[in-house]
Amino acid sequence: MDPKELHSVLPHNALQEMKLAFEHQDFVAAAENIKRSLVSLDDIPLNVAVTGESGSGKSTFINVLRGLGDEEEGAAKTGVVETTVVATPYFHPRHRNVVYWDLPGIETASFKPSEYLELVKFHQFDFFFIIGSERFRNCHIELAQAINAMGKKFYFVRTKIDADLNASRRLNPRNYNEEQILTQIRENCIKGLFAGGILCPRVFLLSSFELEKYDFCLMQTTLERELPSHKRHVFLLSLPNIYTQALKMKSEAFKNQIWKHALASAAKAALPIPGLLPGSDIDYLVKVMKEYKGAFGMDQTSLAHLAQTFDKDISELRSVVRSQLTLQEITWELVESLLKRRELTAAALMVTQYAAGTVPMLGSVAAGGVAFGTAFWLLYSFLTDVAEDAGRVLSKVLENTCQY
Ligand SMILES: Nc1nc2c(ncn2[C@@H]2O[C@H](COP(=O)(O)OP(=O)(O)OP(=O)(O)O)[C@@H](O)[C@H]2O)c(=O)[nH]1
Ligand SMILES: [Mg+2]
Repeated sequence: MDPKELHSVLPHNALQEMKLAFEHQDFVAAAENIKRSLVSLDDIPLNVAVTGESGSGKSTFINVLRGLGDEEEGAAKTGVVETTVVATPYFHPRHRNVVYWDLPGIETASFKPSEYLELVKFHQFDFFFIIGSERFRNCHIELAQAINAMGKKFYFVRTKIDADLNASRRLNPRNYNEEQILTQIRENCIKGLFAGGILCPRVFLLSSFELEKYDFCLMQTTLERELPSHKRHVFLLSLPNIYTQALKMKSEAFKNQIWKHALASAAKAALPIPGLLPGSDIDYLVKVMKEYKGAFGMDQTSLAHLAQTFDKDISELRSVVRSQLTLQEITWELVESLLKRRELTAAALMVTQYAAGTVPMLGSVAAGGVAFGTAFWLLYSFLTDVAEDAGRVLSKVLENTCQY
């Protein structure tokens, strides 16, 4: 650490304040706990758009998702002539706050992506189903690219598989091979999307009339499983700034208080045993370090909770943590061994000398001064490591939720 950095972590006003206040002050546990807000996913609205060509089966698909027959009350209107002309919301029967939006169909011949996207107010949707029937078309790529460009996700659903298979069976009864046709259709869609720059397209083949066949079950389970992650994704999209800022603010707030803790822990150390803190002060440091871990959600309980919230294995979160100390249990013995480390003594002396420039008393009570520097350096490096690791863990969680 160079003196410039030292100045930023132990600024002049802090030293001035130290001069006046030589007594212990409890530090303010400031910033709110991000994790607590991350858990209330149920309250996050999710607007799911169902888009695609006119007549591809969008409205039928929404009825199927909601478990309604086309003619039941509350079902979306379907038909052989163009039926959906304005975006219409339909609520998910089980998931509170999930709304499927039945969008007007795309006219493939005259499709102008930008006009369509503006007309249906594409931005208001959180994720998309692109419904395609018959051939894979350019408009599918254009929709996929537009969704991608907005940083949102989509599933591509190829409907009316029953019709494709019936037609093939009729045309080519002797060589009819259902598996082969399904593979061809699937590959055609994936290749088309891939060619349009979509790296990992999610494609489901289904018939809204034969739900027990093809990919409907897979799609349902995927959706049930991924809806919460879509919600998290939506939520987290609005979060990066908030959480990085919160982490930063929290870390700053704690850093500003380090000198007080260092002082408190050194208060009893004005004893003639240079650099060695008495046991009671180690207890104090243990308490502060545990508080840091808790405040950044890096203690065992918080990590387990975070992992559970995001359906992750705790080992995945642990794997991005760089400092061993972040994951270790903070005990008296651990802190004692840390205080004896050579590099800590050297850094501590530097801090003490620097602080004594403004607060001569620190220099005059040698043992207290060294103890102050030691505690300061220990807390400072520990806090820095824990805050950085917390950032990594949250990025990991965010990264995983983004790529569902
Ligand atoms: N064979 C077959 N027909 C389907 C399937 N899904 C929908 N259809 C039929 O396709 C026609 C159009 O379905 P809709 O659900 O109204 O299509 P849409 O995309 O909402 O149409 P617009 O609102 O006009 O854009 C209807 O006659 C449906 O019964 C399917 O999986 N298989
Ligand atoms: Mg419709």
